[in-house]
Amino acid sequence: TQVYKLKKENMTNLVLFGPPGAGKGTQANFLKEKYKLVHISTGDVFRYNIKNETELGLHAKSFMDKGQLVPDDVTIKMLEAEVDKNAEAKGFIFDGFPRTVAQAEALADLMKQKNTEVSAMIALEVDDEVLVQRLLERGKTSGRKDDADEAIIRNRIHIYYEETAILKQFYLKEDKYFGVDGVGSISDITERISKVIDSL
Ligand code: B4P
Repeated sequence: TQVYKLKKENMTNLVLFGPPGAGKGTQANFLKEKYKLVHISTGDVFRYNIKNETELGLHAKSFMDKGQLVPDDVTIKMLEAEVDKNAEAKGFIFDGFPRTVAQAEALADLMKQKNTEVSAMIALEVDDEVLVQRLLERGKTSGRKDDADEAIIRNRIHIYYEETAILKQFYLKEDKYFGVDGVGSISDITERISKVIDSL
């Protein structure tokens, strides 16, 4: 059918998933080069807006500094704008999005509008205590308020289990969930993820 022909079957759209500090941003930076995908990190876009003191940044900062999620309506609108900026992309790595069911539904709708879909969710699995140590370590130099304080880090992990972890079921139902051990050297983890991507 016409619709079938229009579908961008060669697009690869990855959701990089996992708790705070699991290494989503770290891995996305390698994967975007290797697979020539456009990397969209909602955390990075928020931090860029905070640095430039935009209206969006000022709004997001009040949530991020406390380790809370930025409200869905704001985050979804921003994500859509980032996707629209990259109309020619051969695929995307969504890093840190979706984090709620509403965001996952919005992403499915957006991909459908673009005649494509999410190819896979790749979930980095890391124990909570390792996460806390990694983020405290980064907090020593990153200047990120949400990494500076153990209580805030634990709040972020708590919110992950309350609101985000459920998304595993969302993608499992569609046969798109791939768990990857997120402990080990950064290059070993890139290899593990690459095996999943190459099998898609
Ligand atoms: P994010 O910016 O998404 O960041 P993150 O949770 O810190 O995680 P990431 O997993 O990317 O960690 P990284 O690779 O850097 O979110 C920050 C905030 O933004 C959220 O709390 C929220 O407020 C807001 N936000 C973002 N998206 C949102 C959304 N969709 N909805 C609502 N709010 C949203 O790795 C962490 C550290 O570990 C680094 O120091 C790294 O060097 C180290 N590391 C990585 N891999 C390692 C390895 N293999 N071994 C040892 N250390 C490793």
